[in-house]
Amino acid sequence: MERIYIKDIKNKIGEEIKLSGWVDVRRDHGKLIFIDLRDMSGKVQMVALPNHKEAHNNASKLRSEWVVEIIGKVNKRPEKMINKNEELGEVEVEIMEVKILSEAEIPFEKDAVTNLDTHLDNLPLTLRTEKAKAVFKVQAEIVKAFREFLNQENFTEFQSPKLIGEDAEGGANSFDVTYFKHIAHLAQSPQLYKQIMVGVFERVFAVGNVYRAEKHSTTRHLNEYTSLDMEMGFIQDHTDIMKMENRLLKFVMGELTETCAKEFELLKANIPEVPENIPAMKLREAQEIIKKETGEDCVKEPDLEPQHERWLCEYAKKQFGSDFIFITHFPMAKRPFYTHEDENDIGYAKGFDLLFRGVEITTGAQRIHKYDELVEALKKKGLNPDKFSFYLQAFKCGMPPHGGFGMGLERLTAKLLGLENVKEATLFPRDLNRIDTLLSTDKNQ
Ligand code: AMO
Repeated sequence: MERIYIKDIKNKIGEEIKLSGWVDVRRDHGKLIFIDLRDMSGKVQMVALPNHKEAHNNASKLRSEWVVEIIGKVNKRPEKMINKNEELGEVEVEIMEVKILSEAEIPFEKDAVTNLDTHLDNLPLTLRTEKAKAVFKVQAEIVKAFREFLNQENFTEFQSPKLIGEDAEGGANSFDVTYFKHIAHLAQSPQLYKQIMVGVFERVFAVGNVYRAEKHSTTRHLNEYTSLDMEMGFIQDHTDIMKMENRLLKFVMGELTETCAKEFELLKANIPEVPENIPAMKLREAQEIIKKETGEDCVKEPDLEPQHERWLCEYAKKQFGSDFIFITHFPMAKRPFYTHEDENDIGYAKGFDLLFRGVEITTGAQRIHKYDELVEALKKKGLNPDKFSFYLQAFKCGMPPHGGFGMGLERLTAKLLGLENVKEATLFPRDLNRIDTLLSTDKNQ
């Protein structure tokens, strides 16, 4: 008999079928043994009756997470046993044969409430909870929609290297790796490569892991995260990038509405409305508003503190009914060397951050596209242009005005789903103290 999926048994009332999956939970009621079976398509209640002696005996051995193959008969449940809250609450499978494919020994029931550390210590089990599955299903759909939108807009996807020779963005936050007789680095972003690729395809995007050796231990920092990057040529300025991101977000949220309604319901989260035009203001305007409304003077600060990001999001919600707000024109001193200065607002960048529900989820900008200006910009940041000669070749070969953005997938997922810690939206988070398991703090080991 061919295996069928649980979701397909609805139309098989009275038929004998074969299902495979995991025991979600076993409940004994007197002589009746109830098994909830789970496969990739759903969950169904099964019952082993004492009259199928061998099956009943085998069913009595089953525990949560054992993997089984079951032959059974699909029955309609008696009226008073129907569970309207479950998709397959009207049917039940009468177990005729049980084949155990694999036993399991789990430290606790997967749905037990755990703190974050216990959750992370036991990911192979805890990722199986309905909640975790919903989070990562939504995340997978975000990536799918990101790709779909950009493909529709004629962007070409490329694979960016993760091993790089020079610290790409000139920051101090890169991990060193031993590379034969050399020291290489883990890429902090695909920035330089996506710019080079604009010279090849005009419009490109990349989805990939990036690495930040930041010693932050916060609810929004990871040391490895997934960056959703795009870069496009022949723009007027950074506002073209903002418009593209605005449309992209509208598309992504539309897709999530279609594909993930169940997951959002389960997580009690709501999909944001993306305005036609996400509100935008310069950093200085934002700081003036913060000062006026809260009395806190951050006007001279070159960047926003986390509490300012939170406050601005609340303000955007109240004032414009938007969960998103663009903040533009950060001081050049605070932006990376490749950022284009605004000719009409000297000292400030043609770039932006996008804030969403209290956190920065994107940075983007127009870039310098002229070779001489780029060499100057490197020097101004105290960087040695010789070390960037590989990248600089692109600008000798002719580059159009261009720009792009990078969006943190985990931050977006966490904020979308109302998760407190970005690590809950990261499959296998790496932080200061953990790569899968806790790192030893014993220096002698
Ligand atoms: P930036 O460094 O601002 O810009 O990063 C872009 C976005 O990536 C996410 N992010 C992080 N997420 C989790 N943990 C971290 N430690 C972390 N650091 C950053 C945030 C952030 O907005 N090359 C530029 C992008 C560009 O201009 O195209 C860059 O990487 O969501």
